[in-house]
Amino acid sequence: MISNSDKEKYKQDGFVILKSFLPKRIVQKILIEAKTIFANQMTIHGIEVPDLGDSEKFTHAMFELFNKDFDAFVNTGKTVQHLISLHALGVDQKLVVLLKAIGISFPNICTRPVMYFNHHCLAKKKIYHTVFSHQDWRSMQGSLDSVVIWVPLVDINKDLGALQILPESHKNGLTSTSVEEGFGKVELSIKQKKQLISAEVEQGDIVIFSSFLVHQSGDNITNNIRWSCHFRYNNIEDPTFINRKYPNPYIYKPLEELITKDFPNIEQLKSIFN
Ligand SMILES: O=C(O)CCC(=O)C(=O)O
Repeated sequence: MISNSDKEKYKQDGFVILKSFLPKRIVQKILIEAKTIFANQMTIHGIEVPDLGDSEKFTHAMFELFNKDFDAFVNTGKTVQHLISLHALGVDQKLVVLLKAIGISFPNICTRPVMYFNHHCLAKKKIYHTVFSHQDWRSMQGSLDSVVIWVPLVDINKDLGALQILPESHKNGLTSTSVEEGFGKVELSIKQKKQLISAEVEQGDIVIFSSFLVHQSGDNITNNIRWSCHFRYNNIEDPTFINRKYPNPYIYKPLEELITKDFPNIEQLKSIFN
């Protein structure tokens, strides 16, 4: 599961990369299902759907959808966040046992999982494809031992924008000075920028890190999308979390207006129930 030396590494460095931790089929399923959801929108927009395994052609089809119908792209991006396979991974026993092994005695989900599909051609703002240096604790505000499990859905090297990590920065406490777009920004010194390391990973590997660890997105300079998903956990049994009355800063609520006007009519509903 996790060796004592990896546990020690986690404590000292604030993160550890666990190679081949997950069966590739579990990770691949999430990726294929996400691509299938995008493919459905490509089809109704007259975009030829490439082989889902051809990452460069699929990326190109994603660019086409983004440029042809931004709303459809955004909605589809939201829909992939709700994949059952994605949520199932977040509560997979392997992850739960790992969390306990590194000291999260009673793990609890901090917020919904997120899936990223980063490329500068699939975003209107830089933060939507490349996140500046930040600490997740600032947005999570949970237990002091809260953690993030970062799962690559594809092999991710430096060129594809591997996550950049500042080792041992978790020991400096909360150093975030402002919050932008939900991320607790941390200003890095020139020295710290040089100390960043790229967490290059392959499908099946995971990165587990303290929510206090400073990290940022690497630059994706390829023609491919960087697919990844991220899970956040608190420890119910951290006394400071109990004493602070289990704060949770996330807001999740529906829009009030009807998104599709005059929908549905009774005939459409009949086709469902007859
Ligand atoms: O994956 C990334 O590049 C940034 C995401 C991240 O840092 C986060 O979700 O906290």
